[in-house]
Amino acid sequence: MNREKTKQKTRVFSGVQPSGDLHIGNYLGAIRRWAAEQYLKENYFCIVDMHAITVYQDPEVLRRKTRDVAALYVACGIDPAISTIFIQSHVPAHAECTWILNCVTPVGWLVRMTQYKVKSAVQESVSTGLLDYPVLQASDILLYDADEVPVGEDQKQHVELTRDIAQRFNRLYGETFVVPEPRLPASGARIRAFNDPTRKMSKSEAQVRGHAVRLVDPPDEIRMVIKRAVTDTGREIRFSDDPQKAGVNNLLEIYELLTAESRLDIEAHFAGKGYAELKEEVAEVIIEALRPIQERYQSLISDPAELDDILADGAARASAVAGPKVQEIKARVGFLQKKPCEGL
Ligand code: ATP
Ligand code: LTN
Repeated sequence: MNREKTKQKTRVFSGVQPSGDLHIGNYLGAIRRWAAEQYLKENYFCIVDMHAITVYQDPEVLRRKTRDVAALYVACGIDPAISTIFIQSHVPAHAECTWILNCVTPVGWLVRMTQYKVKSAVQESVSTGLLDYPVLQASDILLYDADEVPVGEDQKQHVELTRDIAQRFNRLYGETFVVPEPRLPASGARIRAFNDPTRKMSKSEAQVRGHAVRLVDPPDEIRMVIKRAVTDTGREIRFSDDPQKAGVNNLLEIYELLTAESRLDIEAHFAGKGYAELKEEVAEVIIEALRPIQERYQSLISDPAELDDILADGAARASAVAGPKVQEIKARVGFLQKKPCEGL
């Protein structure tokens, strides 16, 4: 683990699949925090296109969504001068490392993963890639010797599996990997679907009307989705763990995260008001928060050259870390080093 000697800043790795439209759950649970904390850390933020194809993606749509996610990272405040933004498939070390980690990962660890169980249950045929998804995720994290992985609640189990894989590899082949920590937000780790607050808001369902507010939705669409958000038959506007009040609690959490007001102040502010007023105010707070993001996104999407440069630079910076690391991993498992050949 040669990084220990030279390490200065805490290293952070995280990623989003370009498999649908990003929503405020992705923003509040993950991307916003990455942006807020980036200046104190060394950051790698990946667009995980190889993860996305574990379920079929239309190739043209995948290309478009990959650019969209990259543009939204920047629009949400991730500064490419500070943080490395790159596309997973641009750095071949991720695939190479996955093969090696596959060989130290028992299949039993993978079939137990909640995301695999949920996603495979609704598919006729399940790809090997879907089962192997968490090993690719472990490669993403371990190649960069990341100390921290900021994610929403749903990804905690995958980061814990990454820790298990790292520890097993280290035991078998000697200290090679940093064992990373999952970092969940105190609030906003699980933003719920507006049309069903018993479930988490999901990118793959963001197209279903009323499910989510997408980061690129226009104000009227946002007002409409929040107006129709499922709440309960009561009247009380307060933070609560009661499953009956999950819809109201979800709206309050979003309001809290976007205004940074205290829970006491928020409850006092809404005392005596009805759900319709709560919804109106939440919608306006979301619209205001998304306005600058949408402006920056539009300008990035309309000038492909700027984004291309950011991604080329990101791939080079990521490769400079992941390339030597994968060589170290190959040496650890006993692969013979290739003799440098002139002209190649
Ligand atoms: P999919 O439906 O394709 O699985 P997703 O909406 O779960 O997509 P991911 O790409 O899996 O999105 O996740 C990106 C990041 O956003 C992860 O850190 C994840 O934990 C976080 N995240 C996703 N959904 C939510 C949510 N509802 N609340 C908080 N964080 C979330
Ligand atoms: N599985 C993650 C996306 C992801 C990721 C990562 C997150 C792929 N590789 C590495 C953190 C670190 C998800 O959010 N669905």
